[in-house]
Amino acid sequence: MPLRIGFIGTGGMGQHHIENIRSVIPGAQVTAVNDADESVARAVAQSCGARYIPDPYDLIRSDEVDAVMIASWDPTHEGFSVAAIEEGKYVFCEKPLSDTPEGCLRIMEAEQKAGKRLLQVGFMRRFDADYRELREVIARGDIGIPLVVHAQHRNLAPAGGAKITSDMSATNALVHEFDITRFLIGDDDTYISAQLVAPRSSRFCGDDLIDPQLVYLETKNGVRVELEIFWYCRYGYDIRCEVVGDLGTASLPTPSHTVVRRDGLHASKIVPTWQERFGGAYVTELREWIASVQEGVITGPSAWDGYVASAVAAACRKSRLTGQIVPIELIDCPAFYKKP
Ligand code: ISE
Repeated sequence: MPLRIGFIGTGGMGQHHIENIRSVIPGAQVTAVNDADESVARAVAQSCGARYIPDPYDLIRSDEVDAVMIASWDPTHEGFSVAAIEEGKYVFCEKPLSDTPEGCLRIMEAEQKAGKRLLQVGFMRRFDADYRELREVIARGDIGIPLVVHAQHRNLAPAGGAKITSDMSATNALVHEFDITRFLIGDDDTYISAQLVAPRSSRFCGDDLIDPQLVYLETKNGVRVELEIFWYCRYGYDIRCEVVGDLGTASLPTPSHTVVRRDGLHASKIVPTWQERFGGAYVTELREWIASVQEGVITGPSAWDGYVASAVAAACRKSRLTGQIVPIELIDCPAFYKKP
């Protein structure tokens, strides 16, 4: 029997997941959809043969829904996740799990009360083949002990012309770096401080956004992490990462494309969107999630991982407002979330 998925949020990301479920992921079907924009939700429902349910909480309670996927507006993630968990349903929530660490803690509380892991966060980079290989290289000890991580996260421009605030650089985009860095250097190594530094802003980002931003993190084990987020880089979607160890360095490869030499240039394409760059990761992420729901054992990124990322984002905000290096004080990881 296929897993029946109810979908909340049928914008760009939601549609991408729904299309993957429809076309390349066996074992699941979208049975119900909801979105704040009724006309978009109705059109998506019709295209995938699902029912449009006007109230998201009715969708969560529906008998036609075994598991809930959330890809709605970031500030709504907490409420929908808690409601799905309280209904005893498996839930896949896009990042960020919540805009605030307090919101993540409330989700963790609900999940612990439910007695077993029900939630997975959409940190899809953990399913990307290049990041997985980079992690293996580090875990094997090929570059020795990790000392420094350098990473850049550049968007051509915000997707669909979305309005971006300076806080979203950390809460919406850099959360990926906060999470994937732990995946690379060891999930047990959490962060102890954050500093956000704003250089002069691009002429193209508007007056309300500081862009780019630089973030410096320090981990419990003394690793230094140096990050750049740039929403309006204007040349492509460019994600880079290099880990420096005491024996050598390891870098994420640049996706390869045909090289053209012409008119004194040596050029190849840079992908424009994250859907293209991480297309394979989104498919693997859903395949593995659906298999784990069917087995009843969720192993993907947890609410704890979502909490760590949100706590770092909150410290970045404070650092931006105060100009200080901000200590990050996390709660102790509950045994419930410790990885075996
Ligand atoms: C977007 O929401 C994503 O999740 C993308 O992976 C990220 O690169 C982009 O910056 C975010 O806005």
